[in-house]
Amino acid sequence: LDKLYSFMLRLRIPGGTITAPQWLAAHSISEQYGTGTLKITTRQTLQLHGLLKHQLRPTIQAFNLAELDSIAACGDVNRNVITSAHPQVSPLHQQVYGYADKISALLLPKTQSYYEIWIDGEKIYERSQEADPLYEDRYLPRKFKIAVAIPPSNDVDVFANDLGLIAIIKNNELKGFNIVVGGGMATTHGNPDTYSRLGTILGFTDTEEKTLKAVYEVATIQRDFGNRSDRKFSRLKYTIDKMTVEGFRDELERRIGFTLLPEQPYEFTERTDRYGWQQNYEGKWYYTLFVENGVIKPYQKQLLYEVAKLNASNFIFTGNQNLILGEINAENKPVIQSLISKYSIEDKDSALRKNSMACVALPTCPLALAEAQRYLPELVTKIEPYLEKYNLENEEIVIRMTGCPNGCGRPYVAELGFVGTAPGQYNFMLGGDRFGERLNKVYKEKLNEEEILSEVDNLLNLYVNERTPGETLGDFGNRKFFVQNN
Ligand code: SRM
Ligand code: SF4
Repeated sequence: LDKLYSFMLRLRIPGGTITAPQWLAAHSISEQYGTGTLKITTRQTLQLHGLLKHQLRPTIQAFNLAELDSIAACGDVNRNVITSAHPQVSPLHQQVYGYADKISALLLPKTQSYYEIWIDGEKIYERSQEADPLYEDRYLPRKFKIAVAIPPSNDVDVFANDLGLIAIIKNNELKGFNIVVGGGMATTHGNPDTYSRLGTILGFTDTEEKTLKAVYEVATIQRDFGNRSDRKFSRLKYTIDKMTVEGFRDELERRIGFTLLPEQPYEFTERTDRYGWQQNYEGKWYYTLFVENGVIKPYQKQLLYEVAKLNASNFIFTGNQNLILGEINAENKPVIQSLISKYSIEDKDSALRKNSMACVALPTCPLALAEAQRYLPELVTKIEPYLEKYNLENEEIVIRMTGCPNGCGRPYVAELGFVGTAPGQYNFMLGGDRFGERLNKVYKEKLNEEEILSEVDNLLNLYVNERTPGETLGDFGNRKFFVQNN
């Protein structure tokens, strides 16, 4: 007897947008194969868990029929390209969103073996044998991540990515992008040489051609200079720090053949999703559904199935693990609202919960040291009474948890971060800002639940008594505990 292997499958969905028929396909595939749960990830895509070995091929083939694939969703390649999810943020959203698609296509591995192995078995040598000038014969030293942010929203955590593009929009015109390099989250417990790093803004590109060239060549530099002998130090953040930012910029400008323009001003003033109904500049409607930690609950799945059957919206996954029903014409809004009411979807969750995010962790993640997505909802429920005690229940505090220091839920850019160290035990991270522009730091190590709640109580008490007007919890924590000579 063979072992009962089970697998996770992750889709590649640049910009996180699929059609209603594609949602219906994902729904029925998840009913047929795996655990039945659809999970929205922190990189705007979907995962299926618990696929048995013999189910893998039919699952991938079924997705292929729906024009969805999982190419480069894992591996030492460019991963799912993410983009600010809220189309109502800017009339230029569609144009900027187009970059996610273009970049994903530009950096996609050229090999056709995915189709040979999973789809039709046709030998690759019978297909066109295209050379792969980017990945050549060796891929990248490590995974590579790209995000495109549309200010004022930093819902993609642009500084947490190997490469970020910040759209610069003036007078309703896309002027170009600030190019940000070297972000990354993962650390390793007990290894002080590993670190989280926020991306550094290198400069600005003002045409599509130049932007795509810069994106491509950042990847080639990482291919050529990245550490291939120790995977712990092979992400772009380490490559850049080794080369120095100036050295990296020089190498990039040499490869792209032009000088980057000076960074352009921008401002992030939000990171959370805009829940409920919103309307865009052309009158289309969007409904953002809160999906706690991206795990679509059975009643939400049923709602989404019924909405998809109407074929009156698209489905957009956000970098905060939520879901937007988008592009809804005014005449279709009432029927979708009636379904939302039928499933008793109400906007009753606390601000803290709606700003919470957790990685998968146990039971499926082999790297998990502690619970995350199964436990954070419970911890939030236990923190809520403290928020009420200090009249802070409407504060949009960003709280995130991961089951290990790899940082899949980006806890290092949260105001309150909890990073698993052992079963039931977390490092308490404090001092990140609200919009993802400052890393937090270890505040207390290895706390159990009782200790976490006691620390939260103390912290909130200090916060309400000592905060300056308008100061967020993260800013307060940073000022109080980490800024010297306070
Ligand atoms: Fe992640 C590995 C889940 C976003 C950093 N991540 C894993 C694996 C595949 C575990 C493994 O290697 O065996 C996890 C699968 C768990 C499971 O059972 O499903 C896993 N990562 C996830 C997801 C599903 C978390 C979630 O709950 O949403 C996210 C999927 C994103 C996607 O759709 O592509 C996810 N992972 C992230 C992020 C956040 C991001 O990309 O914005 C990070 C931190 C950012 C970064 O990369 O610096 C992240 N995952 C890691 C790392 C550490 C990488 C490193 O630099 O060392 C690992 C471990 C590894 O690669 O060896 C990892
Ligand atoms: Fe697994 Fe760690 Fe990523 Fe959580 S942060 S999904 S525990 S690898």
